[in-house]
Amino acid sequence: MTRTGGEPGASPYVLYGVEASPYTVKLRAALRYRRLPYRWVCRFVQMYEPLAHVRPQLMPVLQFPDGELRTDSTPILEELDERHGSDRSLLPERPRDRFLARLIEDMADEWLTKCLYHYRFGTMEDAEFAARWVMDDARGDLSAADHAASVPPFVERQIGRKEQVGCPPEAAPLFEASYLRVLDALESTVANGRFLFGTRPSVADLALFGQLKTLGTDPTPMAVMRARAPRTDAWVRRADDLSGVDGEWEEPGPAVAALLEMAQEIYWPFLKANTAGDVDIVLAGRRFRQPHFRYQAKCYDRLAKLHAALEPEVREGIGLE
Ligand SMILES: N[C@@H](CCC(=O)N[C@@H](CS)C(=O)NCC(=O)O)C(=O)O
Repeated sequence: MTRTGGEPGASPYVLYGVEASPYTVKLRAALRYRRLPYRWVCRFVQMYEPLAHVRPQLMPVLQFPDGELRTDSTPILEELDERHGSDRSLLPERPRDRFLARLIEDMADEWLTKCLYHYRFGTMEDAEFAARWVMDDARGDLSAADHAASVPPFVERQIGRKEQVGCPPEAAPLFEASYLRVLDALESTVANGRFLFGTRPSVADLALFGQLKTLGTDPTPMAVMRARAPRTDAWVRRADDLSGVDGEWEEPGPAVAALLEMAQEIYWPFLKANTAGDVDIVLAGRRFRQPHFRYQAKCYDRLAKLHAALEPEVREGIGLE
């Protein structure tokens, strides 16, 4: 059993997923930072018989100490905050910062993930690397020959899902520009013990970490990260286990300002467009189209309610319309 602290003998959480799943490592980093005891079960949830009944069929699945099985990292992180108090909370205290952390978390989960998918299934070298990685984590029962044989169908399945997951090939320049924008924003601020909102991590840091861990491992985006943002590259590796960090919330620096600007220009207009149906919009000067996503309409709804609940002067200062 993996323990990174917590009450001795306390019932552990059980986390199911694979290393190559950004939401899985986001949640594992939260359990570690919060010093909650957990077991890590490395399995591709959709191919793991004991979890066949769990809906929706997504990674990660977290089993709570009372046995309940839950999916969706964002509400799970909020739930951990409610259950385990504010000591090692991932939500900044000031209402403005708390909203911005949730906004950036969502942008990482729903937009940066498109950049990941674009790179991951953009070249055969990247796609085969990812498929080998995922299939190696997926099951323990594959011989070398069966493992090799599982790679081409996985590549084919994932390339075939590009449109369906909102990652159309013609949007490649928009995704690549978005990735560079995130790297440049982080490179201005992060270091050992330095995060977006001070010397402790937030939900935004962990969501960015989840996506960037994969982007920093897959061949093409890894080379981009190492050349352009070496401090971010090291920060991403450290963020996997922040159990030893004891920091403070501080005035956010230039990274938050740059990521908010990106949300104003790209993420918020995209989310709003999706509420009305299929998306066909110009973002940062580039046309972007995808089918309507119900889940992303829920994301907008949640954030819009949090935004509306802010004091008027705080809300106006954020600059979302
Ligand atoms: N909003 C969910 C997203 C989870 C998600 O999309 N997981 C991916 C893997 S990273 C998945 O299971 N995709 C379905 C598949 O690969 O079949 C969360 O934050 O947990």
